[in-house]
Amino acid sequence: MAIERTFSMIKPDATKRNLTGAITKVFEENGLRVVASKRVWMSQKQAETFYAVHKERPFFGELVEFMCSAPTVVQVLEGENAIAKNREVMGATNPAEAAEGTIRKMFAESIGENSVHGSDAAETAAEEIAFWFGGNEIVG
Ligand code: DAT
Ligand code: MG
Repeated sequence: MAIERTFSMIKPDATKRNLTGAITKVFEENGLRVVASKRVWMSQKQAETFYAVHKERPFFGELVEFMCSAPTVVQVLEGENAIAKNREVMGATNPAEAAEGTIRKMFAESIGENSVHGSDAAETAAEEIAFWFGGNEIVG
């Protein structure tokens, strides 16, 4: 297995409920190391650009509005198989379908307000990390 980096966001529903530490602890307990982290209150433009892949979906407006509604914590996580590992630790998009012990099962409020984002592949991980971080902000 290779050491990888992936991009993660702790979403507004979670920052509002003061869950940044609790969620980060789950990453760390699962072998994911936080090598970059900052709190951002994203603009509508940033949210629309970041989620552009979903722009034709019926929930796009709701998604953008939610992501701009409160601060988010953007992070780079590093570890063995970090991209797949993070997706596993996050759980299914819909918390009603998420496995026991996953972040979304424990913390998410709904399919839209689901506490975390994680990159889904190596290519998107690289793009998403570069969207939010300059190289000198990542300290492994
Ligand atoms: P994931 O975040 O698990 O990668 P995704 O990429 O399919 O899921 O969707 C991105 C986000 O969009 C998701 O975290 C929450 C929102 N979303 C997805 N499907 C939705 C739906 N049916 N209704 C409302 N929001 C939805
Ligand atoms: Mg996705």
